[in-house]
Amino acid sequence: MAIAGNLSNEQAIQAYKNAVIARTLDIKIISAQRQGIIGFHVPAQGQEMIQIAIAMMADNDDLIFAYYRDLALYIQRGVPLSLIFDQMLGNSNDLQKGRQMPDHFSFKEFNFSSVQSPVGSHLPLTVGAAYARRYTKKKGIVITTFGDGATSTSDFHAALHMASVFNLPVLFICENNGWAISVPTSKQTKAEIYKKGTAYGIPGKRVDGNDLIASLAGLQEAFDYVRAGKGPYLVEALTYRMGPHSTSDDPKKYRVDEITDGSENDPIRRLENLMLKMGVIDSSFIQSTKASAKEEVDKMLEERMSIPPPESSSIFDDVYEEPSWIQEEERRDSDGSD
Ligand SMILES: Cc1ncc(C[n+]2csc(CCOP(=O)(O)OP(=O)(O)O)c2C)c(N)n1
Ligand SMILES: [Mg+2]
Repeated sequence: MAIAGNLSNEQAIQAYKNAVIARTLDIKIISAQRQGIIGFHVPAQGQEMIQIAIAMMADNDDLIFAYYRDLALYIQRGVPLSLIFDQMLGNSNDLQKGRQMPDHFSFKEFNFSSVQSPVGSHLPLTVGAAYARRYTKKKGIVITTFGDGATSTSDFHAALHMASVFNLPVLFICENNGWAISVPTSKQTKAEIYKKGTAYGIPGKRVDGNDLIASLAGLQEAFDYVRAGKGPYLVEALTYRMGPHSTSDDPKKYRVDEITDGSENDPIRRLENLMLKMGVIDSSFIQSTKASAKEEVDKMLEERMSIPPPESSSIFDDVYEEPSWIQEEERRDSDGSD
């Protein structure tokens, strides 16, 4: 049975479960941040559907340069909750050895490059990676996500220009959540974002990023185009940032939330309502999915909190392939030995 197009009931159910896990995880991280357990968080609430659609469309060979607000993308692509928590906590199991800010993930095994903090700075890197892929004849395209604010940076324009000139396999996906911290999209750009590629010869498309089916349908054309070797493509997914920009922000100072957790226009609720209407799920399924997501997330944080922080001497690892004598000396000094 299919929900719509090529989307089977099983795929829709899996997508729904992952969206619920992402939302539950997000809420848990905010609460942990308020308790001083995690230092910082950039919530992804409200943007889950487009992120899940991207992960569903991407192949394992595709390299993804995600941005800092893509929790559901990681989950749908199979990154375990344990690794996500390890990074958020910066414990000794963290792949980055506790050196990065929370949310600045780097999951090489899942073909994710590392998240950059300066807005838009990963976009030229994405283009470079696509160039390298073609040069080394590696399989897969390169996909990148970014916010509406990022489309007003010079890096965005440099990246689009170079990707187009070299006809590179890059799929640019803007998650237009309506805000760049406290600045609404209408105030920070005069152009329609999906048209910003026109000057560079890049086709663009706008999709409803809060609707899984519409996101998948819109992305299909973009993926087909890039995979066919026709060059880059720009997708603008209209979505909404539910809640604050980050745990350091208070949106009550500048706006009233238009979509709230569990309201009728919440993207998760929209998928839920569609599946209920089609008889794919029932209310007890919804209850049990939410309860088991909460249990899983709660248990996982508890477990990962018991992992000790990295050894302080690990700060000297990975700096050079062969440590220099200065580093060796510093390592000895830091140990208190000589
Ligand atoms: C180059 C740069 N300028 C400013 C900032 C501060 N900053 C962090 S996120 C952000 C807003 C970005 O908005 P958008 O691209 O729409 O992404 P969103 O956070 O809404 O998902 C700003 C201005 C930064 N990190 N980097
Ligand atoms: Mg934004």
